[in-house]
Amino acid sequence: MFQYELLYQSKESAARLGRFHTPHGVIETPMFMPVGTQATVKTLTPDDLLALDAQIILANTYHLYMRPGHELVREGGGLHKFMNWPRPILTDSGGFQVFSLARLRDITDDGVSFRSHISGSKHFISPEKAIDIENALGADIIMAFDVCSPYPCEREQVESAMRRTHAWAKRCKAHHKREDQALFGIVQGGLYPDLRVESAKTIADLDFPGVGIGGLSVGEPKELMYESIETIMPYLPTDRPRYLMGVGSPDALIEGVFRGIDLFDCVLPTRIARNGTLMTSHGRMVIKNQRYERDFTPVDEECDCYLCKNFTRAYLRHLFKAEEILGARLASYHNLHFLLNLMRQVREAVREERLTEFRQAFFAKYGYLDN
Ligand code: PRF
Ligand code: ZN
Repeated sequence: MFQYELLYQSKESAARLGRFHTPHGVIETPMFMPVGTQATVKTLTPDDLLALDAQIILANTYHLYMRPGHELVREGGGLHKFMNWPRPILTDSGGFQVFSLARLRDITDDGVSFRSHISGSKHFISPEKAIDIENALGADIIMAFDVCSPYPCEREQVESAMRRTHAWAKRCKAHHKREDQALFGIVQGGLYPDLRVESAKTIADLDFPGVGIGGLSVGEPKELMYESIETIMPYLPTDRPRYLMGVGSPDALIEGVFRGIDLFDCVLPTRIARNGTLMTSHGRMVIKNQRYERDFTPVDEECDCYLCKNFTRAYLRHLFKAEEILGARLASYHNLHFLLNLMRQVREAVREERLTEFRQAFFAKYGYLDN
């Protein structure tokens, strides 16, 4: 049911082209997944996302468990029906969100106790509970409950988080019952190469239909993230998708694909859109800048999205200055178009064995520094 078809393995890099089959359709890889934390990609309708040709979106177990509750979503027919999204969905397990958002109480081998970031109420999530919640939500791809260590972090702490992640991955696998959902394991191990390798081997041995790479893009220099990906790649199965979690800057997408990554997700395009930052072929544009006051040209002359075909920089700047919500919507639409289109170009470049050339041309124009 969850077959990954490897269509092409590049000779000039570790990049590859594939198709991942799910009950709600096929995902062409490499692919970027827009984030809909609370069962909505902020400001956009499912029709918008279909027009952008988003092939899969992500939702968060932690947020939906807190509000409206996984049982309510189940009652509403599952996430697809509840949010009216017909294509594949992936839910993150809540591991990462509990550590980054909730007021943490206690982590034990059993699970995590914490207080809600909304109401302050007390909760406990174990690997089994996380799977129960993800089973109720009903996404096509669900993630194991893991422990993501921060950066920087002492080796002992990274190692114990990794051991717990491995023990929990086994428990998640044993508890997961729905055959119409693919459970992906998650590799941890921080920036310690031997721990990363051990984690990659352990997760690969558990034979999940896909592998998440967690614990990266948590504040470390990008070069270290790239090295870490290179370190583990030889230990990951070639016949399963590899998902680099929480990474979505244009430069990191290209560098990730180059190193063999198939899936990415990140709030970055939609989050920066809401504060008026646009991703363009020439790098980031902060639309509120004075220089765009009388600029009656499109945001990106190379972009054929709804924003760029119909509106000017001056108008979009006006919307942001006036705090009109259409600004956030148009900017979100454009940024997702930019990333999804970038990935289309990347796939084509891989297919034609010219990713190295594409990467060079992209950076020459976009700039080498991005955050
Ligand atoms: N684990 C999970 N989700 C994540 C991460 C992780 O390590 C990251 C780290 N970049 C983003 N999202 N479960
Ligand atoms: Zn555009």
